Amino acid sequence: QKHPYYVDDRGTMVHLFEWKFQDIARECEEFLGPMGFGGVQVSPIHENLIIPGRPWYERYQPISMKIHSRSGNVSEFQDMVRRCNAADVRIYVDVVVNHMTGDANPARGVDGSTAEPSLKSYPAVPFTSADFHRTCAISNYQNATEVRDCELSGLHDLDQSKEHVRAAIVEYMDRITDLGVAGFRIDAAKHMWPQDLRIIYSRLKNLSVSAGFPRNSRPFIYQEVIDLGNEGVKKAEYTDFGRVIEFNFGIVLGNMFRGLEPLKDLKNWGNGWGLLPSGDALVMIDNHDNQRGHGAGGATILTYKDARIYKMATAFELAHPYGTTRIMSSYSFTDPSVGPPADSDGTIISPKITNNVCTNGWICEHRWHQIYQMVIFRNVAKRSPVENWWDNGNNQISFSRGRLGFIAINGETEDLRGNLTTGLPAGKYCDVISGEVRGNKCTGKTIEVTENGKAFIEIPANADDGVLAIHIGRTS
Ligand code: QV4
Ligand code: CA
Repeated sequence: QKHPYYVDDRGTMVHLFEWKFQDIARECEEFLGPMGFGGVQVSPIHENLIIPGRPWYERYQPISMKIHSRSGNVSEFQDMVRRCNAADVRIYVDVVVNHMTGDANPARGVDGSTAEPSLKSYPAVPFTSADFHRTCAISNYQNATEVRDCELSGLHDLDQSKEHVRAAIVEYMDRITDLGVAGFRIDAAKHMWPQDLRIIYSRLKNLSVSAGFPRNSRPFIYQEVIDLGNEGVKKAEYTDFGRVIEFNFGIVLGNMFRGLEPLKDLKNWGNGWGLLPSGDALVMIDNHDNQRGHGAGGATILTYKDARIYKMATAFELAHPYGTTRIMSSYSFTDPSVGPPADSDGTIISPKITNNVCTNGWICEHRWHQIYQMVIFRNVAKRSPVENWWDNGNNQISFSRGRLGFIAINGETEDLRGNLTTGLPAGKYCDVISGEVRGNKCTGKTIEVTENGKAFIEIPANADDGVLAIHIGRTS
């Protein structure tokens, strides 16, 4: 089902990659709720194989379906979901059910479960070799059967056409639903048959009424199907029963904001770009894979390391109505395998947050002023259309969201300076990129919109931020 069940007009989720449940709960109460975030995607919550050195990717190697990981145990998870829901922030779980662990000896999980992966024996579920496809490696991505029935990186491939496998997956997801979540990211959906997923989703129970969801609400489903247009599996095979993560989105915007294609081409963004229909797409600038060279996108992907253009691309993502938006929230890394900040015993170290700055190794893009202010912008703009498009024929663009918000972006080495049509009612507005309204004062640029809806807009080429954004929620 394609509706995230956010509270009110909230429109964006954040992936708190590798955060602990207790820290997420506090973040919901102290920041995400008050700032209008719609939801949090949490890292996989099932019991995973412990891999020496504790790389982040061990969490994509299930050893059982017990809820226990370095993020916390089941009672911590339950406490987090309750507190986030109470703060009007929904929780979405990354579900890994295409496969179990690859071979490892010994194979021991975070909760102490053991397995014999080379025999495809996972007694803690239980799964036996009868529940898996035969062993073969995925190498030819033109062959959809191979992509779905062989092993991704040596991870033993579950056969979702088997009733026992379907039942185990449904039991696991229902258990999470009962704890009050609003939906699921389906990891490696491309590697599972659409007809099996359709059946599995159809058997899921409704969202929990006691957690506050309307009666008969179906879980939100968004599926990881990386389709850049050149493989055997197509993203459109998965849009009948859920959203699909649109990986072209961050690739095209990465190219654009790196200056490889002019921003003026974004005029018809969403149509004619090979992107999914807006209502089928979940979008992001980067994710936990492609920010470190896993998955698709390579060097075009923008990350926190390219901070200035990353914020510009994210501002465009959040200002434009296309898709359901997700923000990445990272920890600092150079080695792409390294896991989150942790003690010598593997315990994850919590972010320390002072004045919106995270330390202890965490980046917290979602706490960056330019990003969370645009999360609010998106909520204010609701479903209003793109209007009053303007560009200078190259890398300076501006547009309004109906009469509710206006954004200008300068991606040039020349200053942007001119009278632009904002679409907003006459009045004084506070640019939420350069400042905010504190007390009754705008700490950034004040923009005066005249009776004809025009305003003098200035973004010098060397400004800290190449973006200016105003909306009717912030007048001054
Ligand atoms: C290695 C060899 C294999 C060999 C195997 C033998 O590379 O050739 O067959 O040993 O045992 C890790 C290692 C990988 C290792 C594998 C098994 O990186 O080298 O194989 O474990 O031990 C994440 C990481 C992977 C990681 C995996 C499991 O990205 O590197 O593999 O977790 O720990 C495609 C898919 C897409 C996928 C994307 C990364 O279509 O679905 O690649 N994205 C999702 C997640 C991603 C996760 C998985 C899928 C798997 O977003 O984070 O992979 O659950 O595009
Ligand atoms: Ca598969």
